[in-house]
Order: sequence, then structure tokens, then C-alpha cells
Amino acid sequence: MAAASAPKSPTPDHIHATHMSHALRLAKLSPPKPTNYCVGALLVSSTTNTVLSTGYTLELPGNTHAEQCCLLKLAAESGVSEERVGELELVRKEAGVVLYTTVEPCAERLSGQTPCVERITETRKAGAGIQRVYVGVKEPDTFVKANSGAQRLEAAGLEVVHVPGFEDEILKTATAGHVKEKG
Ligand code: HJL
Ligand code: ZN
Repeated sequence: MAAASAPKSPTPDHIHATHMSHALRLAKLSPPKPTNYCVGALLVSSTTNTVLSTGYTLELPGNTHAEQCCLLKLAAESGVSEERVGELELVRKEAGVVLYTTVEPCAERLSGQTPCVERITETRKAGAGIQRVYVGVKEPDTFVKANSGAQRLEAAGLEVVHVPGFEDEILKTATAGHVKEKG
């Protein structure tokens, strides 16, 4: 995973920090639960620096992930199904749509639902799609061991970039609903 300041990224570091702290504020809105992480995410047009959609874990009905909520909300606003987000003109044509998420997107879910990695790569079928994913922390090993989310995204041609500086607060927020071991 590249550092946010890697030369490939044309956006200054403080912009990444602003978006990651926005994602962290969203994560804090997620109702704590022992069986998942409280995560926040946003889709951004990096060419205009506009937030296209936001989401947090369990924001939408059902067992929804933050990244999934971002895509579902953008789809709903545009009157298409989630599978067709990649066909929206903005997502299809713009080569600057990026995702910020406090926790690395999932490649596997214990519930068996479609992992966010697949939802993200699906946006690239009809055109440019999501180009880059900025993550605050790698997924811890509590549920899925050695999540291969970043690896799978990179294999699909996306860049995965770590935005440093928020790790402690992101993990504290993500695990707020977990049963703490005594001792
Ligand atoms: C990310 C989320 C979220 C997780 N990860 N990136 N965004 N909740 O919004 C990953 C964790 C899964 C468990 C349980 N969490 O959530 O591995 O019940 O929450 O499908 O594997 O799976 P379900
Ligand atoms: Zn997920």
C-alpha cells in the first residue's frame, strides 16, 4: 500500500486528512455492534474535490457496510440499482472518483454478503469507475483473518493508499461495540 504522499497522488496531504477525518466522523455515527466494525466512508471526485456520497456501517437498513451505503445512496439518488453505479455518467467518464474509508474494504464477510471489494470493482465495468481507495487502517483480524481487500483491489487495477494519522481513533471507533476481555 503506497503512502498518501507518494508522488502518484496529485492531491495535497491536507486534503486527504480532511476527507479521512470526515470519514471518521461518519464512523462515529454507526451503532456499535459486537459482530462488525463501525466504519465511515465517502466517495469523492478528486478532480473537483466534491463529496459525491457518504456512508457508515448500518446506516441503511439491513446489515450494510459503510462503502456499500456510499454506493447504495449514490445509486438511489440517481434512480439506478447499486450494480449500475458504474454506468452513471460521472462515474463512467470521470477518471478521478476515489473512495475514502476508515477501514480497508472487505474481501470477505462472515455473513456471506457480497464483499465491498466486489462492489467497488463492479463500478469499473462500464468505464473509469472508482480509481483509488484511501484507507485509514488495515482490517484487524477479529472476524476475517488477513483480509485481502487491499491486495484484491490492487490486483483489479486500483491504487490503495494509506492516509496516516488517524489509526488510534479509527480503531477505537471501529471496535466500540466489541466485548472487551477483562484483565
Ligand atoms: C468495512 C464496514 C464493516 C467492515 N469493514 N471496511 N466496512 N462493517 O462497514 C468487516 C468485517 C465484517 C465481518 C462480519 N467490517 O458485516 O470483516 O456481518 O463486518 O457481513 O466479517 O460480516 P458482516
Ligand atoms: Zn464491506
